[in-house]
Amino acid sequence: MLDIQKIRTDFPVLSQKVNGKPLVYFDNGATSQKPQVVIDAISTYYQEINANIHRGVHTLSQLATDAYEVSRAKVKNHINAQFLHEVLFTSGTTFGINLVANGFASILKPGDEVLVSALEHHSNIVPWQMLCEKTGATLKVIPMNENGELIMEEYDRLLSPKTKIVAVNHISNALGTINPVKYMIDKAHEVGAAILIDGAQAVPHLKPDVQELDCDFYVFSGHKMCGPTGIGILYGKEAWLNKLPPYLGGGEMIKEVTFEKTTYADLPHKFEAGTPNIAGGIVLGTAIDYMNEIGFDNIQKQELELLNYATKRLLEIDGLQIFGTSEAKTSVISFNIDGIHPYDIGTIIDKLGIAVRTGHHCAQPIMNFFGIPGTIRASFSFYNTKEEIDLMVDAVKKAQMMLS
Ligand code: 7TS
Repeated sequence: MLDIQKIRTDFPVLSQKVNGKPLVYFDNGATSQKPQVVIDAISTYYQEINANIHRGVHTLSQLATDAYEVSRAKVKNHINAQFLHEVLFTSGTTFGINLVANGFASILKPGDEVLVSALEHHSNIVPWQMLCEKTGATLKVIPMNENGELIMEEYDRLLSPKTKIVAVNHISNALGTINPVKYMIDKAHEVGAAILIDGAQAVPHLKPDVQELDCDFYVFSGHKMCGPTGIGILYGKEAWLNKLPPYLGGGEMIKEVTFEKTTYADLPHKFEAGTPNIAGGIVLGTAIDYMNEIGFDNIQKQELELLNYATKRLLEIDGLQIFGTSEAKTSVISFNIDGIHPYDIGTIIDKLGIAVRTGHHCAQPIMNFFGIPGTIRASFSFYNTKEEIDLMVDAVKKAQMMLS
């Protein structure tokens, strides 16, 4: 079993008081907190080897380049990509999805179809809508049921030779549903469609194996898995990355430039124009090392216990309804209380030191499905405790009394 109290000392922010109360941080779905090793690695980079990468012959530039490429290799091993050049650094999930959607503009024709799911974050909806507007392709939506699960019979029915790409999240940010992505990937391939998996909410909880999944693209952000903001990964199969055009033009993504014609660099540089977030790239490797030291089996065990305990405790509250009741679920609980706006609960419990997210969670179609303006979302990480859940339950009860 993990020694949670010891792990908590790795995270300086967790020992803070907020509004005079000990911080209870349950907004891990938005971004995770950072362990001291990650915070230190950012300083060390700037103190010791700060230089631009892939361009200088001087020692610092080489050290920075080496550290950046070592980190790429860590990511490759972590997600089990076949080739190093299939791992692209991006600024985050949103950027990765936009890069792929933009690339498909050169492939799609009017009459083609793009499939997204009813469970998507806006960043896995809007880029595909923009793509469809540009190309005349049609956006289709895989529906969900009342438990917040995608309906696989409907997915099977929607897939056809017209489907060119499917975009679905591995885990829903608003409800916590774990989607049957392996099934969905295999089915997409049966009709010749590509498939992108939005792993933003999965990577804090599990270690994706992109070769076993056989997905064409897998995107995620570093900041939800103990890493810094402004860094993320787009994994793409070599054949697809060779087929897609570059997203940004500029320095470092070229082989040769003349005013008549430019030829592009090989992967991964073709998609990495400009000076990247060098510190972020290096420190993402530190964050991945940290999480692997804790161990994803341990993380899952701890988070499942928190999920079960919080579900049981919250359901003690009269008039409380949980949205997202799939059997396959990660440590996210979205809930509302009869007759009370989620924002009001969030504001009161913040005064008691409890950080949750309230609102539509950038997933308005999910809120529309349930006919609600939003929810209160508590999202737990391995460093959270049952005692913190008790504090939240007490705070929610207090807010309910004040508001009804
Ligand atoms: N996809 C999913 C499933 C997400 O949960 C998020 C962020 C994104 C994409 C976008 O990631 P970004 O790093 O590019 O911004 N989700 C949330 C959330 O649930 N609360 O705040 C951000």
